[in-house]
Amino acid sequence: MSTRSYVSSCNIRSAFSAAMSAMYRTEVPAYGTLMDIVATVNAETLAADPTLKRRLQETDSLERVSEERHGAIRLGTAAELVMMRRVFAVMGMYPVGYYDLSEAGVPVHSTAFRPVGDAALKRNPFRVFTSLLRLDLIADEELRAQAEAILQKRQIFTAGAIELTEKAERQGGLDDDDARRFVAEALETFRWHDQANVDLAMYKRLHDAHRLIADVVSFKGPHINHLTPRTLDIDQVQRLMPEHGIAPKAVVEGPPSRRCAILLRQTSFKALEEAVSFQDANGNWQKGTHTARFGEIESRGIALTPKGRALYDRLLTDSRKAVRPAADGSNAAAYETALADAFVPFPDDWAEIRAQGLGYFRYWLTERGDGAVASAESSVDRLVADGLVGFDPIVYEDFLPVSAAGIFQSNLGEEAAQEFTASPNQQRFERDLGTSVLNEFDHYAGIEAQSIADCLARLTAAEAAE
Ligand code: OOG
Ligand code: NI
Repeated sequence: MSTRSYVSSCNIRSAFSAAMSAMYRTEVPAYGTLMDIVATVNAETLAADPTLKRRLQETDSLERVSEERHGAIRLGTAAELVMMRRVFAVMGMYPVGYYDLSEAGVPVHSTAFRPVGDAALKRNPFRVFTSLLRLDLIADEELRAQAEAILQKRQIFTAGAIELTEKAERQGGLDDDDARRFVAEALETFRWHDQANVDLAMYKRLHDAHRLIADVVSFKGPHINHLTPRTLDIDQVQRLMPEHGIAPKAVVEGPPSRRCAILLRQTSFKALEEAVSFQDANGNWQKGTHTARFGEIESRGIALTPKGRALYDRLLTDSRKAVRPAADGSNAAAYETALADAFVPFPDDWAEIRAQGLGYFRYWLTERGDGAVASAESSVDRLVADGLVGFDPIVYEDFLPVSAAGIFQSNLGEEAAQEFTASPNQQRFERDLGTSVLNEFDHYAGIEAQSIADCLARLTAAEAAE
């Protein structure tokens, strides 16, 4: 009898991300164009920077450099969120971080389902930014009740996806055949539906309450609303988009362009107006349009400590006090200058970022440290000063609420800007999710601490062996 072997969750995630990419390219041709620009710019950047190319080769990530890093969906109910969590768990994706977007005028709160830990991230870092609609922020009580009733009736998962998720949970994994079926079934949840779930009048009412409410409530499923490959030169792709007939959002979100990249920079092309139809009470279909789907690119830098993040948040706020980026791009250049000026106080040197405790680093034994001896009490600063250990920035794997709000807003249009009272409610979100989210700072601190412990273990093992 042969022992059953299960496909690793990393492989299922990779297959899923590839299937999603293929589906989205067919559904949204402009996304295919964006992918082509990204591939070209990445190839040019690598040709001009052999050191970067070597580093990517060494870390085994060269081949996958232009692949998708994340996507996003918006869910309607707690039950959908719970099932989504179980589906993502089969792919080795777990909820990390809590993002409150009510503050930015978007009635959702969110988490990111992502692989956790070095090995899984390296294998395939694909994540899904997942938002839950907050009907509690809608003032019109009647509309709220109607929206709830509509959402209660839909089933966004196929019977096959549910059955295979339960099977994976029961037996601790899926074999080859099941994994293939699981990917195909799970993909269905993310597909676009051009026939709405509601009639045109209801769509309009939902849309008037907030465009995002219409996007979540009016359809059979939470269509993937964007995918995001990694680019090695985000400013260049932003410049090139118009030449290829794609309208980029006004500015790149996040920190300015720097030598030492921090956190996350991202930009997108604006969501497209797509044909959809609505069925009236007599069963006749009426033509209409809906605007939701777009394409995005990202480029990541070092994960910041709470101290570094507080500095980042303060400088970003300063820059936006100086110039608030307009949606039409009319002050984009002024915003870029204000952003660069505001960030002058943030050191642009790895050693300085480390010395000031602003970022998380992974430590490793240098050639000199290899076989050297140190006391178990040695501080990491001492080991660095003695040249026994070196350090590399740990990449930020999460999202930024201000940036996410900017991405949402660029697709909602100015008329949708709306005031909600900021009301973060992580407890409520976690209750709906059925578990708590992982704190991203704790996670990075843990990776850093482990790397220091590994260095010390080797330095003191050498002592013990003497
Ligand atoms: C998600 C926007 C957030 C990001 O990259 O910050 C996001 C959405 O529009 O649903 O994906
Ligand atoms: Ni995104």
